Amino acid sequence: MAERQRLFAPVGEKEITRAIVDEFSKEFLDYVTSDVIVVGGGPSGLVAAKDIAKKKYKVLLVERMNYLGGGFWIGGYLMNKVTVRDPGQKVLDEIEVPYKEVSDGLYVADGPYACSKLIAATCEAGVKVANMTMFDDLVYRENGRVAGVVVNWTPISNMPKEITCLDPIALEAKLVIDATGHDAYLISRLAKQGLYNKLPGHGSMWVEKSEDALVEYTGEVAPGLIACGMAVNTAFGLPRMGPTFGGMLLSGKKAAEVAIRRLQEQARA
Ligand code: 48F
Repeated sequence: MAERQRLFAPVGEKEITRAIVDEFSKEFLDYVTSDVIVVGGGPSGLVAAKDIAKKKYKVLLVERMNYLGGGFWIGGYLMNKVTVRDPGQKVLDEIEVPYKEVSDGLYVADGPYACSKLIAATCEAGVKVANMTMFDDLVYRENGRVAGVVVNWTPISNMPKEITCLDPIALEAKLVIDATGHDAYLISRLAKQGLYNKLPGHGSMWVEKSEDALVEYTGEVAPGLIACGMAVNTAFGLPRMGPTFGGMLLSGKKAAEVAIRRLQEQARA
């Protein structure tokens, strides 16, 4: 075969492997301790992580799947239009997602467009992501204060214990946010240890009650642990809201405000 001019730089396998290992290790080592760890990369967790990072805090987002976005790609019943009720569209404005007003106070956007813009805005704010990483447990300090999370690779967590028997590792943070959705994994862990009242689980659908209540109840559920998104509905027995996302977006914003206030208080103490 005749030698042709190369299009790509003359870089081989070993350089590519070194680049991946080197950059991953450096970042992972740096994020062994953060200001805030957000567990769950759905709409509420993404907004919370983005807003906290925009204030120059160090934020790690832990997500068990390979991809971020949670339920925000699809509106409902496998149809990829997402709705928000006023004032949820203000968050769409902020991340420059186009939408249509379909009736007074109800807006529709394309799920893939809205979700990918939110992910991009979160990364641009400086949030680092540990994907394929599964929450396993909490790290505690004196008086039951939450001071980090214990995690493992998602594939390992899903293998039978008799095969793996592989210990997880711990990541420390000044604050942790439970944005794991319907299952509220972090708060459930507290409840199992008797450090939180039994979880009532979320109630049935009632849009007009649930979104207001979700934003109102978003906040610190235990020292060092903030809840946002559907985890709040599960923790407080609030009704669900189904395929509309304004509550999730504004819950993420409120969680960020609470976190920033706590970080400022900690810095003053
Ligand atoms: O479920 P999810 O989108 O939570 P959300 O931000 O939003 C809820 C809405 O999507 C929808 C709704 C709309 O009205 O009710 O359900 O509250 O995203 C939760 C994310 O957390 C990840 C999960 O993969 C998803 O991306 N997650 C859940 N458990 C774990 C986890 C875990 N143990 N470790 C790491 N990530």
